[in-house]
Parts: sequence; C-alpha cells; structure tokens
Amino acid sequence: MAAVGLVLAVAAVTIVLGRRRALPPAPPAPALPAEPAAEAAEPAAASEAESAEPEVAQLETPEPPASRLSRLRRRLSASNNPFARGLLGLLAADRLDAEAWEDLEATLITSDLGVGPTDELITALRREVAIDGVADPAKAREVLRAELLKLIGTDTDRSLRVTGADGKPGVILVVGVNGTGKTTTIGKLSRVLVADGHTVLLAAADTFRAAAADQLQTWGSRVGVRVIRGAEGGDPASVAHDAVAAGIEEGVDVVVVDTAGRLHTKTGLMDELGKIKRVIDRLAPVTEVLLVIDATTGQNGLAQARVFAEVVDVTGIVLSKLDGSAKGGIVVPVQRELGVPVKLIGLGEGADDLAPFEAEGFVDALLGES
Ligand SMILES: Nc1nc2c(ncn2[C@@H]2O[C@H](COP(=O)(O)OP(=O)(O)O)[C@@H](O)[C@H]2O)c(=O)[nH]1
Ligand SMILES: [Mg+2]
Repeated sequence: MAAVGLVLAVAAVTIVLGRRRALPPAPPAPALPAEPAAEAAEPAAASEAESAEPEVAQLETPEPPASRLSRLRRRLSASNNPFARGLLGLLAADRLDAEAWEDLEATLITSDLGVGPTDELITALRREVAIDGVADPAKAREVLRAELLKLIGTDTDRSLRVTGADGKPGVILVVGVNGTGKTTTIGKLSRVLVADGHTVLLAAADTFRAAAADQLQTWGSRVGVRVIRGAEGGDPASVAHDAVAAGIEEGVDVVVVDTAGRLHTKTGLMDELGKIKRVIDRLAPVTEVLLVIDATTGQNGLAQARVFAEVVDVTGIVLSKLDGSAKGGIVVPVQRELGVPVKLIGLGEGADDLAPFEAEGFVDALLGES
C-alpha cells in the first residue's frame, strides 16, 4: 500500500516535471509582502522556494490524501474540541439524570450542533440509552456513534469532481468570505491533486490584493504547480479566463480558481462571481464550486456562507480551521442548511493539513476510537 502510494507520488511529480519543461518558465516569485502573519503562507517554506534554484530542484512530495484523517484525528479529539468533550462527558457519567441531560443539551448547542440536531440527538439517545436511568458506557458509545453518523450522513457522495468532459480540464471554483482560508485551502488542495497524480494549474483571480497572488504562488511553487495571475486590481474574470484557456491548451487535468471574498453587497458579489463563472463555463464547465467556511466562526460564519450559496451553485463545503478551538458540531447544520456535503476539512496551517471528509473517520476521531 505504502509502496503503491510512493510510486504514485513519484509518478505524479514526474508528470509535473515533464509538463513544466514544456511550459514557458513561470515568472520568479516576488518577495513575500510584509503582510500580517495571518495572511502569509508558511514563511519558512516560502523562503526555501524562493532561494537561488526555485521550482524544480526543491519540489515537495505531498502526503497521500487517504492517510491524512487518521494522522490528523488527534486534532479533533476531546482535549481540543468542546463538542467531543461534551459527548465524552455523557459517556463518563454513571447516572443519566435530568441534570446530566440538560448539561449535554447545553454543551451540544454551544458546540454549534444547532437546536434541531441537538433535539434529535438527545431524543434518540434518551430512547436508546436511558430507559432505566443508568448509562452503560459501551452501549451509550455505540448509540452515540450511530446517531452521529445518521446526522452527518454516511452514504453522501463527497468526491471532488476534478476531471472535465471532452478532454477539457475540470475547473474548481473556490469561494467564501475573506479570511476563511480559501487561498490556504487551494494551496493544500493542489497538493492533494498532485498526490493523486493530477496536473494542476492555479488561477489567482483574487486580484484585489497582489499579496493574494503571491501567497498562491508560494504554495504552487512547492509542488511545481504554475499560477496564472493578472495585474493588481485587474478583472478577476479575465484571470480566470486566461487560466482556463491555458489549462485547455496545455492539457492539464484541473484548474483551481481562487477568488476574493469581499462581502460588500450581495449584488456586487453576485456580479463578480457570476461573471467569473460565466466566463469559465464558456471555455470549460466549472465542475466543482467549493465554499470555504471557517469552523471557528460558528453560526455567524454559516449566515455569511448562506449569501455565497445564494449567488453560486455550491457543490461542496470545505470546513477550515477544525483544529484548535473549533466546535466540530458545525458539520451538521452546515450540511443541513446549505444542502451541500462537507467534502474537505482543514485541520491546521501545515501544508498537508487538509483531509477528505469522511463521516466514520470524523465521528471516531470525536469519540476517541481507533
Ligand atoms: N489553524 C488553521 N488555520 C488555517 C486553516 N486554513 C487556513 N488557515 C489560516 O487562516 C488564515 C487566512 O487564510 P487565507 O487562506 O489567507 O484566507 P482567504 O482570505 O480566504 O484566502 C491564514 O492565516 C491561514 O493560515 C486551518 O485549517 N487551520
Ligand atoms: Mg485569499
């Protein structure tokens, strides 16, 4: 298994290297701007990528996606996650009296699970577990696991549509509020795609700040992925157009388009994203629209995300920043209210801290099961 992964990863890098030789050289990456730390993508690696021999010599081999959730599961565990803590508190109680149920309810609601799903979960748990008022921890865990899986959904299609039809590239449009983690996610996603053996081109259609394109370029150069960029303040749709046109001409598998997340007005957003999407669709249909939501922003973030879901047809959610102080309960209302599956989760600022979302792995991580 590991050997196959290694062979695939090596093959992927070889393909990328092969393609790069055929392409005109990318412009040298400009020095990192003096942005606040929050905006910079991994300065240490950035300076590495920009040193004398850029690109080819220092290409990194990204981690195969399949092993990621198990590596990152500790970041979802009870010590970090109030949602997991509340659930495990229930399992640890030796008597489930009225007070214990109330405590659990309060914890679940403050863990962003939302009122409706909390009610459903508690009703189901009470029915299954608390018939005689005494908790059997093993039974409680089993019921909890089953009920959580039901809330999250185990038969949902969470695959990314990365390939296009008629020999054209797949196009992934990434949208979301400023600061949610779009550019970082695209950087990490391009590594997932490279690890899976795809050739990738990135479009820096967040032309609002030059720093955004630099940030993307830093990510791309680490894995030999080229970035198409325009002038600062230029038309984002024309950058998207140029990137997809280049992707078609060069025969790459996937073009990933970064966008600005300015929530000035709903009509402004609709105009901008609508235009980007129309321009791309004329060349090669957009195959996936990923909405990035910062898991630490809870219901607020969800409300903002709803605006994006109203202006573009979102096909998948990326829940970023589920490490640290995030409350994993948000997965349930996000899917329910937007009617779109969570496809990827961000579990840190590291280059490979993005994992395909998968209900069983997620629930087992929350409940501390291996
Ligand atoms: N802890 C953590 N930080 C993240 C994650 N994803 C993104 N970030 C950080 O969030 C900040 C904003 O990210 P950025 O990609 O620039 O957001 P954008 O404005 O939507 O493009 C950066 O400091 C990122 O390092 C994650 O999964 N976990
Ligand atoms: Mg950005």
